Amino acid sequence: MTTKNQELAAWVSDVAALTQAQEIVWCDGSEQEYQRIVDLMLDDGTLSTLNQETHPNCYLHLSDPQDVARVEHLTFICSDDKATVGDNNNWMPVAEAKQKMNDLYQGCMQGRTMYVIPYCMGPIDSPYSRCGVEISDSPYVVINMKLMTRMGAKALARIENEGKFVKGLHSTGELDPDRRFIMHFPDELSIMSYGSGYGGNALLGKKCHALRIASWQARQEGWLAEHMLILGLESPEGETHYITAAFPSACGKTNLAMLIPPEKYKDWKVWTLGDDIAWLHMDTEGQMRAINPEAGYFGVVPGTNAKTNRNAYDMIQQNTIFTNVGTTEDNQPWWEDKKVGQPSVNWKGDSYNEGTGPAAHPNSRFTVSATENKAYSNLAESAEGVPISAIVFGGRRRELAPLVYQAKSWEHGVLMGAGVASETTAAATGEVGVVRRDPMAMKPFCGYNFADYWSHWLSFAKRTDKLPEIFHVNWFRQNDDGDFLWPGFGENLRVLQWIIQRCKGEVDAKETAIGYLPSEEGVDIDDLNIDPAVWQSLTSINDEQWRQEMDEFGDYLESFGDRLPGELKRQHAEVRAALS
Ligand code: SAT
Ligand code: MN
Repeated sequence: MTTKNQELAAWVSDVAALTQAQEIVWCDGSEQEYQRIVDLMLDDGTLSTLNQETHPNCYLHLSDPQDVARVEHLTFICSDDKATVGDNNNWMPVAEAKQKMNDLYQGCMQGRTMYVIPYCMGPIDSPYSRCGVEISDSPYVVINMKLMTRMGAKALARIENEGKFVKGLHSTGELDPDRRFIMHFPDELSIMSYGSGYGGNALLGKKCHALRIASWQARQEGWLAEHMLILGLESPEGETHYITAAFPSACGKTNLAMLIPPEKYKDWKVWTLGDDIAWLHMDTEGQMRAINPEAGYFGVVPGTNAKTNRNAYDMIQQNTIFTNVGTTEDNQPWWEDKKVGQPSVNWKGDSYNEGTGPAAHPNSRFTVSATENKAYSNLAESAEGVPISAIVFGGRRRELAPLVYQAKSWEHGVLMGAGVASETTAAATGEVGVVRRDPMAMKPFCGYNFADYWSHWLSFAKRTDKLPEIFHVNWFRQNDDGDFLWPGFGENLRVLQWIIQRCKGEVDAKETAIGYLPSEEGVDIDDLNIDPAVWQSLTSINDEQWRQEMDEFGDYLESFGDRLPGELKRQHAEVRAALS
C-alpha cells in the first residue's frame, strides 16, 4: 500500500530517511493485520496471552516500569508566540523543539519496522471528524490504535479526499525518561513524541490530537474539543437526554458513562457515547451537538468489578489488551478491587508479594473496542452527533464542593468550569492526592492559553439561545475518617435525573451564592439510608470555606493578567460578593 496524497508520501519517505527504518508497513486496519501484529508481539515477548478459556483474545502488555503514565512535565506546546500558548502549558520555540526531536529521531528506527497508521477521529462519514496519520515504530501502538480509532484503509481514503491530516511521529526510542518528549506544533498540525510507549504519550490520536491540537483548531473554527464523556439518559417513557461531563483523568468518567441504574430505577437506561473526549459543535439550528472522536476505551483497570461497573467488567472479559495488570495462577488478569481471584504475578512480571506494592499498577489500563460495551449507544456512530442538554463539570474533592449544583447562566457556568480543582491521580506521573486547579479538567490538555480558551467558551452565549445548562458535581466528599459521604456509582443516576429535571424546569432548587442546589426533596434518596446531617452537608455550602476558595481562585484567575476575559472577572466578583 502507498498513497495518492503527495504530502503524505513525501512525509513518510522523509521520516524513513531520518529514522533509517528497516521496513515501512502501511496499516490497513484489518482483523488479519491485528492478528498478525499480535502474533509478532507474542513471538518477541512484548505481549503475552492471558487465559484464553476465560478471556478469549485477551493479551497482556507490561511496560517499562518507568513508563506507566502521562508525563506532563515533558509535554510541550511549540508555537512562536509564547503568550498564545499560555502559562498553563510548557512552551518551547518551534525551531528549538524541532532540532531537539530531529536529533533524537536520527537513526532511531534502525532495525525496526516503521508503521504508517492512518486514522479518523470521529465517525468516518461525519463532517465533524478529523483525520491524522501516526508513524510509529511500536506494534503496541498499532494494535491500540486499531481498537481506539477508525484506523486503516477507510481513514486513508478520507485523507486522500480531503487532503488535510494531522501528522504524528512517534518512536519509543530507548524508553529513557531523560530522552523523552511529547511536542505539539499546532500551527502546522503536527505532533512529535519520543521515548515513551505509554497510552497518552504514544497513542497520538487521543490526548495529543483529539484534545491539544483539536482544541487549538476548534478555537479557530468555532467549536470545542473537551475532556468529556458523553452519555444518553433514557427515562422509562423512552425520552433520552444527552449529557457531557468533564472530570480529570481517573476520576470516574468511564464508570459514569456506563452507569447501571440501581434496582429502584431499573426502567431507566444509560447509553454510552464516549468515556473521555467530546467534540462539541453548534448545528445550523443553534443546538450544541457532540461526537466522540474515539472508537474504543483506554480505561483504568483497578477498581473495576461487577458492582462498580458491570458493563466495563463484562466488556473486558474478551478481545481486550491489558497493560500493567497482575495475573492469577491460572493466568487470568488480576487487579486491586477485582473482588475475585488472587494475584500470583505482579505488573512487573515478578511473583506477587503483599509487601511489595499492588499487583496491578494504579494506572493499569484496558484497551477495548467500544462495540464490546453492551450500553454502546446506537447514535454513537451518527455523523451529526447527539444534542446536548447538560454539561457537567466535576473533580475529586474531599471537602468544599457540594454533591451537585447548577450554574445561573452560561457565563456563570464557564466560571464554574474554570474553577474546577481536583486531587491528582496516578494517570500522570507526580504526587497523588494533592489538590490542583484543573479548569474544565483540561489542565493537561488545553493546547493554548486558558484565558483565550475561556473567552472562546464565553463566545457561545452570543451565538445561540439554546445552550445546554451547566452543572458541577462532586462524588468524592469524605468525612474526617476518610469515608465517602455519597455512595456514588449507580446511585449517581439520581443526580443525573435531578440535572435533567432542572433542564426541563420540572423541579425547584435553592438559590445560593455559588448556584442552584437541590431543595429538601429535590433528589430522590429516600431508600438510601443517608444520615440527614450527611445529606445536609452534601447539599449546602460552608460560606467561610467558599470565601477562601473564591479568593484563591480569584488569585489564580488574576495570574492570567490582561488576557483574562472581563466577563469572567465579573462572574467571579458576583459570586464572591454574594458570599460576604
Ligand atoms: O494516558 S491517557 O491520556 O491515555 C489516559 C488519561 O490520562 O486520561
Ligand atoms: Mn482522559
